[in-house]
Amino acid sequence: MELDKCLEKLYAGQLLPEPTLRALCFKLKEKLVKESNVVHVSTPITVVGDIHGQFHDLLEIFHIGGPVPDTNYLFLGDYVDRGLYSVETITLLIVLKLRYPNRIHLIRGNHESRQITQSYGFYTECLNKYGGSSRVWQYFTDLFDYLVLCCIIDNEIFCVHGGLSPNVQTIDQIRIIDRIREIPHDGAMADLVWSDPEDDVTNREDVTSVSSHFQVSPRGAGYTFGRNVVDKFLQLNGMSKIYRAHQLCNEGFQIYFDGLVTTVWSAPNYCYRCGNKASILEVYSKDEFYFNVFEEAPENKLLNNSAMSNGNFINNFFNDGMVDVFSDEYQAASATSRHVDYFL
Ligand SMILES: [Mn+2]
Repeated sequence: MELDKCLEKLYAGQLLPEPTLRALCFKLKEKLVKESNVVHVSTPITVVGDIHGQFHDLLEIFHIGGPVPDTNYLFLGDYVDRGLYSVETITLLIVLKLRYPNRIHLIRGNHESRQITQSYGFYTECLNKYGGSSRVWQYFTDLFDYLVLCCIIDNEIFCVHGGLSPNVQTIDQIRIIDRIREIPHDGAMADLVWSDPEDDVTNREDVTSVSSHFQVSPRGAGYTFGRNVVDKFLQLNGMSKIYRAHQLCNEGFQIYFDGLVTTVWSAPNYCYRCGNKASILEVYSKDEFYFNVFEEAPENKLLNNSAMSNGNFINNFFNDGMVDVFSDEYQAASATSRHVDYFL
């Protein structure tokens, strides 16, 4: 099927046939295998945070930020899980990447993983939308292994899904990671997609504050890192700041350490119930940028009403990121909840 024909269907909210999806995933793998772990991109570019299957909000992003290929986009990962339209979301992004490879860049998030998608909705959604077979989920998750880990804008802004790692001092160390695999539980690759900055404002009187350094993350994977870690990384690598996603922000974005780290969050009213705003970050240069803040698409409200009246499935699938997903308790609980049939 022609890519433009696929795009037409996808923008209309239709699913593509399984053989087409298989071919698209295969084709994109062939392209991504040639990419470095760290891809260089240039301004102007619009940075997008977590989407989590909120397809109508993705369409809203293209509405307010400009369509591809008129606007260049850098997506920071977490395309799937939690929302009801992960399949439509990731399919559209795959086809856009194939059709306009230099206009859109897709970084891997911690949800672009076999293990995580089996617990947070994407696996079940693939089964429900493709006749009970897990083949489509396998095509997608095999493709996820090829997504790049980081991008650098204009040689000075480091972009990643989660954050820094005690195992990564230089960007060259990221370049030599063998990335084409499932996201491991620990190590540099896991930390890049799982870690979070931690503001040490409350500990300012204590110069040796622990939050200035790497700490074990309450998420059960990755680390939290403070300002000292960021200062060192930026200086050593000649970077001026870090853009990342991965954490819900009520206002759609959050600025840490006087602007050295910025979180961009692009899923408004997360899980159709958090009431938060979302943003996309339009970057013109290191010092010129604009947070384009938006609220949920009207379709989500309709969805919310009908979904809530049908068994309150959202509560089953809403789980804040601060939970140890690798714990035995979590694995046992998710093994039962993943069979909940939440499509109506
Ligand atoms: Mn994430």
